[in-house]
Amino acid sequence: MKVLQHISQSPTGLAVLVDPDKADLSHLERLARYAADGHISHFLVGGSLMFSDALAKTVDFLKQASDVPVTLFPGNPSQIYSGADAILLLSLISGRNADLLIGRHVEAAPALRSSGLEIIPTGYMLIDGGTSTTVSYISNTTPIPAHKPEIAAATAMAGEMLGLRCLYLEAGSGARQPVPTEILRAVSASVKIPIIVGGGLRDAETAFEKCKAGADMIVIGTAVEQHPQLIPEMAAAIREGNAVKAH
Ligand code: 1GP
Repeated sequence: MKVLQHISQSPTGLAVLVDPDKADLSHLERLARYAADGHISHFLVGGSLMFSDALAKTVDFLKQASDVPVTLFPGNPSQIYSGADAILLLSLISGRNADLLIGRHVEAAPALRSSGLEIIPTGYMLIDGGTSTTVSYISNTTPIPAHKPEIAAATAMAGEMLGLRCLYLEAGSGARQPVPTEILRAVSASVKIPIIVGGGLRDAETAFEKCKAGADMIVIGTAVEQHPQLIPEMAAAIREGNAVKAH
């Protein structure tokens, strides 16, 4: 099954974001075991900044050691590797930086076309997470204010109308506050395309809440680098959220 189809047709899943610069072999092995036990439904691989050439090695390891899809979450156009299953082609629709709306895409298009990767056109929306984040700094854009669900909803609608196939609501890696539930509810009520939520998620209760509020995929990165045992806890909370939604 294609990755986008998997995200949109399956119950809410848990995606683990792997930064190749930070993941050593023992961490990757542990992640593969959690995936084999059914706690992880996707891997996202990438980072805003990448200082090493570990992208291909990380993707290859995860592909070999687990059955779950591996999707690139690129911080820049150099992060294209055909060994993955798919790539999020991110348009930063919460910002007004033309380069991140179309410029980088033009540069990357020939390599993307020849990569054979499944391309997932994704509306990337930064939501204020209470602290300045790498992605906000690097992208030179202002996030959508956390108390403005109507702006988030209108942005999401515009993205869907422009033909984007998926949305990523991002509070930023290590954000103090995750994407507010009110924002997620407003976006979920406004669009039909799947919604990925990430940034600052670090406990099972919050994962449960975001699942119920309309997230189709919940992403954890930083918290898992420090406390991998959170994976089964958050996966269980998401399963519970799915059960509540099914009734
Ligand atoms: C960042 O949404 C991801 O792009 C994950 O964020 O590292 O805070 O889990 P965290």
